[in-house]
Amino acid sequence: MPSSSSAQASPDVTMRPHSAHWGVFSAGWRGNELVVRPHPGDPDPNPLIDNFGTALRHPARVTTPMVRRGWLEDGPGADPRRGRDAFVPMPWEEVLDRLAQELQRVQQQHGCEAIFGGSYGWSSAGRFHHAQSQVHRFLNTTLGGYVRSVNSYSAGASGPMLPHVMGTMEEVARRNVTWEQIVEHTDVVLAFGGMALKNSRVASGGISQHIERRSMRDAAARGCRFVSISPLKSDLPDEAAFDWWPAVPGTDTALMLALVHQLVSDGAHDRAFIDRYCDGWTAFEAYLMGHSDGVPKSCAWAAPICGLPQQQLIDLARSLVGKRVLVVVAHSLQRSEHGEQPVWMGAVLAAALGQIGLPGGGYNYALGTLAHYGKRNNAVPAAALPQGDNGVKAFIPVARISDMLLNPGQPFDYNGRRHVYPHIRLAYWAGGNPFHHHQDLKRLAEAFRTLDTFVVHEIAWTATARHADIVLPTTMTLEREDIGATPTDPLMVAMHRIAEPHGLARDDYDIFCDLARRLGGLQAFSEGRDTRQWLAHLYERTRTGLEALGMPAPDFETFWEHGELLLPQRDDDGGLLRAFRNDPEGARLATPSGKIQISSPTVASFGYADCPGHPAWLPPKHAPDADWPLWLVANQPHTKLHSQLDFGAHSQASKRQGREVCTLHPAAAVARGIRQGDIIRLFNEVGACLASANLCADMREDVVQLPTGAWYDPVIDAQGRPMCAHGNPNVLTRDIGTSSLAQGCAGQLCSVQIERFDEALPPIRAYEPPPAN
Ligand SMILES: Nc1nc2c(c(=O)[nH]1)N[C@H]1C(S)=C(S)[C@@H](COP(=O)(O)OP(=O)(O)OC[C@H]3O[C@@H](n4cnc5c(=O)[nH]c(N)nc54)[C@H](O)[C@@H]3O)O[C@H]1N2
Ligand SMILES: Nc1nc2c(c(=O)[nH]1)N[C@H]1C(S)=C(S)[C@@H](COP(=O)(O)OP(=O)(O)OC[C@H]3O[C@@H](n4cnc5c(=O)[nH]c(N)nc54)[C@H](O)[C@@H]3O)O[C@H]1N2
Ligand SMILES: [Mo]
Repeated sequence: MPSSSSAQASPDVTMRPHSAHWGVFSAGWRGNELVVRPHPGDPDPNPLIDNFGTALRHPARVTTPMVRRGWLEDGPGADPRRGRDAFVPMPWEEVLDRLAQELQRVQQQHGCEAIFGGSYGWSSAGRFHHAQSQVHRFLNTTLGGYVRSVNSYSAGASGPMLPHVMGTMEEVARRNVTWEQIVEHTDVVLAFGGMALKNSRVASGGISQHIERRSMRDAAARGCRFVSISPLKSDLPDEAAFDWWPAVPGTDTALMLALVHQLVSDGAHDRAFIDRYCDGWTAFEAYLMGHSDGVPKSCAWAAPICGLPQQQLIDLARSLVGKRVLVVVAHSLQRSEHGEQPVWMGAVLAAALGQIGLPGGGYNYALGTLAHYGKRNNAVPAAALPQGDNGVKAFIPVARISDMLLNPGQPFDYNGRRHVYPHIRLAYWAGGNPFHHHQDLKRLAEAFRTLDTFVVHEIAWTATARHADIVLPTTMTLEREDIGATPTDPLMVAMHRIAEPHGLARDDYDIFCDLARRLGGLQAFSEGRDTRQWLAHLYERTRTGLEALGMPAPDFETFWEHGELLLPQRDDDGGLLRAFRNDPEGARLATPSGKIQISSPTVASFGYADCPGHPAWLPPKHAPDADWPLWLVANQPHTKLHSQLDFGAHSQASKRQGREVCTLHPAAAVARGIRQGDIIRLFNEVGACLASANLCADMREDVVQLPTGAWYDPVIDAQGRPMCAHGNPNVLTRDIGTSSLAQGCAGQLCSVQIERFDEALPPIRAYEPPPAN
């Protein structure tokens, strides 16, 4: 098996450019060894590139098309064997014939409304082979459409919420305060959920320079004070020299309310800003001060909710007055029950401080959670595969997948309207891993068992592939040519092929071409282009953009040979909110009042008890109790992107006894007879999993942390109970929407109990291909 090394490549190794969501790099072969080297311009390269070498030819790769035995023998239909069945290898021609027939059957008998093509997932960085775009384009151009999903697991609550308050997620997160401004101007960064470097290492489409560590160091050196409100100290790097506020998870809205209450009580809130730039303050203030419900949201009120001393909250509020304060709310806060509230309340806190729209001040939702944010935007468009027109109107909020499959024809609420779940017969997934991203995996498996047919394109035998009926092996990024690009990174990368396809794997594009031909839609899908021609065609948008700016615009061949192209960036510092501050009439916000909605008559008119007309403290229904006394933080992993290349060397090196590592406070461990390195069982009424215990004093005592990303490995324990032997926290998380407004994913937090696991350790089977015969 090839191994990898990111050490300096020797001159005899031919290095070729490539890109991943976790960084731009070059790669080449020294004999059988894959050599991977980060881009020389990257000041803080991402170790995730070390997952590549051992992954390329790993036994977990899918090598040949496979069809589930039960589907082959009994035909399409609901089947409890899904996920436990054997697979039968099948030649490409035959499997594509059968799949084309099945797509046609479903379309003719049930219509495109019976096909779910949401296919949520990050897939790979190349913009042409972006699997989700490929599957959408295929279903649109050859069948006429599919049931889609809206929003993301990243920003399920904030995506629909922010436009009610100030602007789109893209405007408020991506085109707002830059790291440059923070280094120069910011006095205080109030980071709810921290700004972990493990997270900003990643950007979909690629990232050429990891500048976050350096920016925090430089800002702190100038005197900027970083405050991290988070259950884990590790959510900010030492370079930020930060104050750590370990608030109880899920209580940020109460904390922010208390800060604003203190400002108002002191008469220190910025009335001039509120009058000029905001709408709906009065209704909110009545709630804040307790006039409307008899409960003043004071620091005394919030202290026991947040688990922080009252005086510290008062002091924090007072320390912000007159300062250039930047309020940051991490994606994680809204990935939980009532996740809309901290997103809205963060904007209200920033408004009360009057700093919105000033350089380095105000509100930048999600800054620091991904490398996309805090950057300038490119002045020319980047490659993106057009997806065609979808003839189907039906959709779901992305995290309602199990609800949809289990409740066809049933109503659901979303953003002020009532919709109906369609009856799905066939689901098509390429480039995502629902058995990574979704909650309550036992329920998800049941949901997929209702389908007639489940089709998955995968590079490896993920649990999603195991639950499919038809599994088509696709190339991984290193095995094909592409263009790496994202609107917030100036480097566009010619991603050269580094390795030959593994086994019989084919590009998603080539698979869809062959299916489209069988369905009579090849021309519409491919427009007669092969991959190289598509890359040249997509590159043209960028080239003409450069030309229009009067800049050097190399032709495709020159770009390809050179391997990269530095794009110009726009000088629109501060984005929408800066423009609004400078000219509130001329640059009105796209809200009903044209101003920041401190309260929203529109949201109030929806009548949702779980998302009222102004930000409010709504206690979670699923907080820790006597049975499940600990908060579980199920956050992003630091050794991989989601579940991708979990079998790679860097990810594997972090496992203990093959299990994912769960971090807990020594006090919680001692109380349960747990020592460093013990295998523990985490459990609640949803499910159970194993993990290896890692003791750490820099966290709350009532919190345990188990990152997402370990591949689901279901087993039955000695008592006959199901569990995941490997440590996938989504066997424990609840499959509930954030609220009726956004219906976002609430997977970040849940409540659990833990105990030492003394039974014989079940082996890890997650990376072994399923039985084939
Ligand atoms: N409990 C809990 N759950 C969470 C979260 C959380 O905080 N807590 N976070 C959520 C968030 S923010 C997100 S974004 C999601 C992420 O969820 P996903 O985006 O679904 O996770 P990935 O592991 O990136 O899945 C991508 C899949 O695409 C495959 N792939 C890669 N390249 C290709 C290709 O070229 N072709 C094909 N066909 N396949 C390819 C990979 O092998 C992988 O299986 O998880 C969510 N789930
Ligand atoms: N290495 C790596 N980086 C990634 C990803 C990855 O998989 N791997 N995924 C990327 C993606 S798709 C996304 S969307 C972003 C996600 O960005 P986030 O969702 O912000 O990332 P998380 O790591 O899930 O959470 C950040 C921290 O928030 C804290 N936290 C959890 N709940 C609460 C709470 O209620 N209150 C407060 N104050 N803090 C809380 C936790 O301690 C956690 O470590 O990360 C991106 N970056
Ligand atoms: Mo995400």
